[in-house]
Amino acid sequence: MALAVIAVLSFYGIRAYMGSQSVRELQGVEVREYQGERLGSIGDFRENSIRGPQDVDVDSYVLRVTGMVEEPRNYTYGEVLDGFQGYEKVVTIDCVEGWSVKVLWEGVLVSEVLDVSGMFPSVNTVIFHAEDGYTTSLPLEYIVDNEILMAYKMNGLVLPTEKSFPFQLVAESKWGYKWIKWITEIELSDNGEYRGYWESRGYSNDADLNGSYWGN
Ligand SMILES: Nc1nc2c(c(=O)[nH]1)N[C@H]1C(S)=C(S)[C@@H](COP(=O)(O)O)O[C@H]1N2
Ligand SMILES: [Mo]
Repeated sequence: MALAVIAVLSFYGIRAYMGSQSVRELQGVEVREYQGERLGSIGDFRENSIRGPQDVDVDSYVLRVTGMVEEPRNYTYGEVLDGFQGYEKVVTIDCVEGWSVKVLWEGVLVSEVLDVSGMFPSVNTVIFHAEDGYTTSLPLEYIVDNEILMAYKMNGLVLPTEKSFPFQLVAESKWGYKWIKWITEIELSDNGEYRGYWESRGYSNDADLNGSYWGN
């Protein structure tokens, strides 16, 4: 109880005190256990991105919400973090290459970002674009029903620049190629047939972890 009060007080206290100053996070220590669960490490990932690590500049970064929306929006990195509620979830990422890592993710709900822009009723597909030209898509229903996060932290640390900064999709129960990194744009579409980078090269568009990742 006392702890909670202190946490709330210090949260508001610091916010009020800092005023318009932006808060700079200093590098901390990676969280390796959460509610009794052993987590994997940032170091457990293998780098297999289509164009290698990307270096996104936080000052010029813009997240765009485009396509079939009433109000297309542009957000700076700070606007995403300050403008939306943060959520935590422990989710394992599985790559088709045969490795997996369990991570504590912290991020914003994609559906809450979309709600601001107001989607056309015919939207059924969410297409994500990234800094390296990578793309992937997921059904709108999947994003909403599963409370899918766009993460800005893993194991308590800001996503490392070359790994996935500023945002990585936490596409739980889907193969790793749906977990797009370095997200720059979220496009709303009514094209249920859309296929992203790996999906248009033979990988399953459904990408369900329980199913095959090849074909359909
Ligand atoms: N922008 C971008 N995102 C990407 C990829 C990529 O090449 N570019 N590769 C995907 C694949 S195949 C996997 S398995 C995961 C790996 O995520 P990680 O680097 O966090 O382990 O990223 C996915 N997201
Ligand atoms: Mo992958």
